[in-house]
Amino acid sequence: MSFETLLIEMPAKGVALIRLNRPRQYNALNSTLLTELGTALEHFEDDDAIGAVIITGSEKAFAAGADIAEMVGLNGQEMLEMVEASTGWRAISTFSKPTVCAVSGMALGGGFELALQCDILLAAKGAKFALPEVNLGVIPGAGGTQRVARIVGKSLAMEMVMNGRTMLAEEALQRGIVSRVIDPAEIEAETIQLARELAGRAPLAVRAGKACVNKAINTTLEEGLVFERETFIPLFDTEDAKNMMSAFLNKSK
Ligand code: CO8
Repeated sequence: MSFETLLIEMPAKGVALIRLNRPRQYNALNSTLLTELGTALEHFEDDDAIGAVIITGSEKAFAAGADIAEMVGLNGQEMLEMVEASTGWRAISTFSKPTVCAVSGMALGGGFELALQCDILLAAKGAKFALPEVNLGVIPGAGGTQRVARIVGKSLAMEMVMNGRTMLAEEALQRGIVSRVIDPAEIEAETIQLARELAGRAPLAVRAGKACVNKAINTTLEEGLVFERETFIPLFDTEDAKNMMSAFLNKSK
């Protein structure tokens, strides 16, 4: 696969790495990039050899948000049409395999919103997260207001959405936005190692776990517990469960 705005790498068995690649625009997300991201994710969804996907940018920027040059002058209807044609947003929200996002430098606006749609976020020391859309007279439109409020709570979410407040990597760790802050020199290797571990695990169990955690964020405890039970039971009919439990008891791999 070759793209204009993405670089695709296969850094380990079962792992695909998607690198946002518009260096002159700090990886601003234009419609070409978002459509190519959709194509890449649809491909990896269908590729049985791929068990985990990494999304990352450059050392300087994960992504500086939606491409302002593309949005300037659009009316609401035109913006809606552009969003609906950008298959990347839909593809990341429905992707069933684990995604790990490694953020170095800036993750702003739509760039932060893309990172928030990945399953596990890792930040390099010095990474910056913000939703600065208010400075352009708009608000986040790819889930930022909803996801940030659910993770960090009302007061800080309000500061970020209404006042464009920046959060540094260490604070993002404290607040649960990211699960690790890593030395910039190590982040790539550590991300690949994590994705390699995920890709090596029982794929149906990994996907079931992902679906359940996502459900937890979006529903009541009562409904979530029903969903978990419905997702848990069928795993006992998988070969992985039978083989892996027997292997544990036999002390074999
Ligand atoms: N869009 C387009 N171009 C950009 C963007 C962007 N978001 N960010 C940076 N660039 C371009 C600049 O125009 C500049 O281009 P050129 O060299 O041709 O003049 C180049 O990148 C370098 O930028 P700067 O000269 O400004 O570099 P600095 O180091 O001084 O600053 C910053 C870097 C801090 C990243 C600064 O460029 C900046 O503030 N960028 C805008 C950040 C922003 O406001 N992001 C939010 C965008 S709106 C959004 O994301 C809405 C999402 C809605 C998604 C809805 C989908 C469903």
